[in-house]
Amino acid sequence: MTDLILSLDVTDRAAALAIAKACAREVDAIKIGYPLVLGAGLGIARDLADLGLPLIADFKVADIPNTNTLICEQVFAAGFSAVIAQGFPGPDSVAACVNAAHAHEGECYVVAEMSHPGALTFFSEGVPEHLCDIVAQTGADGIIAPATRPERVKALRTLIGEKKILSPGIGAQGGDPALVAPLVDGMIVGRAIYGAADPATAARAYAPYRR
Ligand code: NUP
Repeated sequence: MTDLILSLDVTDRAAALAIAKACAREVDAIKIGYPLVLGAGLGIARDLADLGLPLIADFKVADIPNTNTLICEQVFAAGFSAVIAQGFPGPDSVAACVNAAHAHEGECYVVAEMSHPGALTFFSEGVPEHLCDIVAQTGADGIIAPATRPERVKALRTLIGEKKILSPGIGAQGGDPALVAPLVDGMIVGRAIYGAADPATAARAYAPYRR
């Protein structure tokens, strides 16, 4: 099963709700992060969760364990079903996010390798592999891996086995869904859907890649 996850990075509440409603039948989950939450307030999470789709908090949580716990408690109280954390603060920081997620029957994903070109400055030379070890150690539910580098997604799959891979970078960043969908559990697509003249039609174009 490859889910289509709408990355809703608009900053206006009314626009976000209109796009989410229009696309609700075409996508399997919605991911929001700082752009929309800072633009529209955290209450947008409850409005979106009411659509009945899983809602992923892309806050790339990256602090000391206690602060990560406090952040994740707010995330799950707000209605999210999953949170994305950075792994570089270390296993105790990741474990704080995982524990908070699991206490709320939610999920925690760890960024293993980012999708943009500059990511390779730090997400290289064994670092993504080390982050996958932290995922295994902490019981996190999966990783974020780059649709812009399908060969890296394949390599990271061998390390994380059955855990889930959610993959951003399709569309606007150049990733090809035909190459990436067979490798991952979730395709994350933002601008190619919400930036289209007709977001629902744009989302429907990914239907052949949803399994
Ligand atoms: O490595 C990452 N790359 C990435 O693009 C990790 C992410 N979380 N993202 C997010 O995915 C990014 O912040 C944006 O919300 C979404 C991709 O959007 P787009 O490039 O499809 O518009």
